[in-house]
Amino acid sequence: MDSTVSDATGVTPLVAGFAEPDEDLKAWQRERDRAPVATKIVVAGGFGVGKTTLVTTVSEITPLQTEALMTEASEGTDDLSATPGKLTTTVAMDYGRITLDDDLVLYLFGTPGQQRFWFMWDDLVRGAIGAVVLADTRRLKDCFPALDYFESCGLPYVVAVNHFDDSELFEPEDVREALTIPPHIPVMIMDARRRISVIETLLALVGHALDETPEQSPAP
Ligand SMILES: Nc1nc2c(ncn2[C@@H]2O[C@H](COP(=O)(O)OP(=O)(O)OP(=O)(O)O)[C@@H](O)[C@H]2O)c(=O)[nH]1
Ligand SMILES: [Mg+2]
Repeated sequence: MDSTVSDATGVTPLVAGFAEPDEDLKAWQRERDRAPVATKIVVAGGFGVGKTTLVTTVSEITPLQTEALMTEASEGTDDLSATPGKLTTTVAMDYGRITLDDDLVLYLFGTPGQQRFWFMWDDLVRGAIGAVVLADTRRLKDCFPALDYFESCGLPYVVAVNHFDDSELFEPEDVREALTIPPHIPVMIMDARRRISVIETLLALVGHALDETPEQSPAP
């Protein structure tokens, strides 16, 4: 794999909204008396499952990407059999933003999939309200490390099967059983290339995270 990250595409400043033309501004950016609810969401899963695709599909700003070209050096380490067209891999993170319902702002952080970059997860999940664990039914075991990670740190998560056209279509309950996902955790079948499908997944996560978060009683 190439060691440089400098060939990232579409890099924008991390300050959301900084470089956006006026007509792209959201209501919460134009009106100073609006305080948006800002949340951080992590998109995790195995190598090549579609994390960067998901963030890119829904981001309303040019997503920050840290893609590096894959070379022969990663042969034998990275299994490209399910995604033969894949030329790059994420070496740090993906970052995007989507505004839902006018003032619920989700900041999306995609993790790198390759095992050698997992040390970054602890930093990436800090402050997140929850995570989407992407799975590919042809390589279900690849999502186990992400499931274990979020189970052990207690971060709410949903399981989203990114359905690839050439793979068999399973029911969510079959996937739940195969992965032994507890009944209260949403499992959905989606397509990381379809905006509406990604939004449904994100809404399921926000709802689940709200259910899992103990209500705070107002200060006396
Ligand atoms: N057919 C199909 N292809 C997809 C889908 N999602 C992603 N792809 C393709 O699968 C490949 C992997 O996508 P990425 O989004 O780079 O995967 P990733 O999880 O970010 O990969 P890493 O960061 O390297 O772990 C790319 O070639 C995508 O075009 C999908 O839903 N259906
Ligand atoms: Mg990626």
